[in-house]
Amino acid sequence: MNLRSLLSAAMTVMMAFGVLGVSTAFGAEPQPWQLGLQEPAGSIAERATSLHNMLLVIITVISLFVLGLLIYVCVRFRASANPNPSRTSHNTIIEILWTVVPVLILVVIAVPSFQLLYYMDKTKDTEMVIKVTGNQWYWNYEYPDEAIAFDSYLVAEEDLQEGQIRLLSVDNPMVVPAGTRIKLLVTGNDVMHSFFVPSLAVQIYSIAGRINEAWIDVPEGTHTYYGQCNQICGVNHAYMPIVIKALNREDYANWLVKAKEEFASAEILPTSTLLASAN
Ligand SMILES: [Cu+2]
Repeated sequence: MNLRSLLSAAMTVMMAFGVLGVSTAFGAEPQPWQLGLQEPAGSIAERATSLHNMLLVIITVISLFVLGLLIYVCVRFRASANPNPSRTSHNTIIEILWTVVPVLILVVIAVPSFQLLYYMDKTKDTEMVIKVTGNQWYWNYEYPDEAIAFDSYLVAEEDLQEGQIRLLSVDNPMVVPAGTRIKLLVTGNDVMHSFFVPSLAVQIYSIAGRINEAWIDVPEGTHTYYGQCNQICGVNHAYMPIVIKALNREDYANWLVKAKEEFASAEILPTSTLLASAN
């Protein structure tokens, strides 16, 4: 076995493990050697993933077609096989085809793409509201209807406990009831941040002086979803992860009782005031 075939065998094994890693973990976090997207959680992520899969097929077919054409002209019209090149500079049929066919492909892509865009924009059909504020360099979560608010900081490497993930675990995760559609009102306190949780397919800018709306539908089941700030926001940009912990209704109610004791805040604006200032 020569070096090249050894390397390609090693790559194949690593890719297989990467794919396995993705499929065995539900939603949650990135996996070592992961290829592709994280397992989708919720209807938005499922739609985004199927759009991505459809685009992947289209783009692969186009790339292979163009590659085939290139190889064909390189071989068929090489100098030794074709010593007297043609002087043709126009061909109406081909020119119409290479204009119309890409337009049709774009139209085919636009239909599901706009459907998803408008679906993601339907923030009004939600059951609860959480206000998310990006800070240098941590997140603050506010539950306006419960009058609680708390900061969420990265757990330092030396303080990690069993089951916690380096650079992704936080002290106080955003806790949500599973099987709920949640409106997120995202804003910032200083520089631009971005609230990004790949498995829930939510990514929205957090900008001081503005409130951006997004929604997530957290599926049933107790799961933890991990994300990160993905707007380069300063020296500790890499150290402000996002953790969304979904609990069943009963556990969520219990958490709420404890959270109200710990995180009660008198300064919280009611949802109606927040929504009135949302963009
Ligand atoms: Cu940030």
